[in-house]
Amino acid sequence: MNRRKFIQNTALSGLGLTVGASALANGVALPHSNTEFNPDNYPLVIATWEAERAVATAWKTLEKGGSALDAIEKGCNVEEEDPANSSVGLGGLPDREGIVTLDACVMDDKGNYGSVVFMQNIVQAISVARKVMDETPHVLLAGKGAEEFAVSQGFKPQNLLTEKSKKAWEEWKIKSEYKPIINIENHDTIGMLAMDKDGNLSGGCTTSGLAFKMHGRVGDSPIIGSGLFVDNEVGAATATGLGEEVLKTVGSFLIVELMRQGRSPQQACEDAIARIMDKQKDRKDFQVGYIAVNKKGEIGAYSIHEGFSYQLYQKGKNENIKPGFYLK
Ligand code: SD4
Repeated sequence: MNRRKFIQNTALSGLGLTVGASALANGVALPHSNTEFNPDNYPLVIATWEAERAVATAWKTLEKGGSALDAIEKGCNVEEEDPANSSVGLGGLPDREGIVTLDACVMDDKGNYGSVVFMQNIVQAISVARKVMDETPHVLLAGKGAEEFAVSQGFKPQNLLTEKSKKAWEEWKIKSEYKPIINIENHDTIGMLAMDKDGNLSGGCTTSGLAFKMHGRVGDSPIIGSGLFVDNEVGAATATGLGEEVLKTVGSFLIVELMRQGRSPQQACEDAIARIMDKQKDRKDFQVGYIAVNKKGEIGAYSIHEGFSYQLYQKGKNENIKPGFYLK
């Protein structure tokens, strides 16, 4: 190492700064431990909760040699189109005015990102987010603009409120204190991470957000770094649970940066949950769960409460795994 590079590295570490491999203009890279490939571990796909059909669908694309991004989109569409999933797409529980509003994003191996927030009447929010990424000079479209863009791209508008979700909303109105539900049961948002046969990573996250939220509320799921972050040099992470707490700690970005510094995906998820709980010492009434994967194809997951699980498809195995949790 020449003297200039040595001084630069020493100065950075003296400041406690860690910089990614591509962040330094002159090509000096601080080492991080997660760049080794391990082809035995991929392709793979993981997703929050019990998304068995979604990961099996994503796997079909990966198995045929398809891209991680295509796998993510197809897998997430399964949950969006399923009226039985009350946290995503069609049949998602509405806000407190009885209106279903969707948030979704995708991020690919080149660091591209696309997102829709507070979008109504279009089932495949993840596909619209991908179109934002691929077809516009922007990264995030909201509300009416997102819906109009979707229609211009050929998506068909339809009512997302099913009879079942309408009934749930009507029952909630009668017995609730008219505030959004932030308890630990409100789940099934799908955050999905995939690694293709070449070891390239992509991710997606799609949700109808918290049931009975305030009209206009947007959570973590469609926000880069919070509900999802992918850095193809290091790894990827995604979140589920109370979005406000994930947003305040920029959880998915935090996990990827911790992996960049050498933490395993498991340690990084545990640290990100601890970061939330350090600031919320007196609260036990909400859930957050993270899943993460690094470049070696190693997986981690952790949540605040028991009950969180993730679905894994790797080497033909499709299984649901219950990770550890913070509040014992
Ligand atoms: C949100 N994180 O809108 C989402 C909700 C969620 O399973 O994950 N539900 O805050």
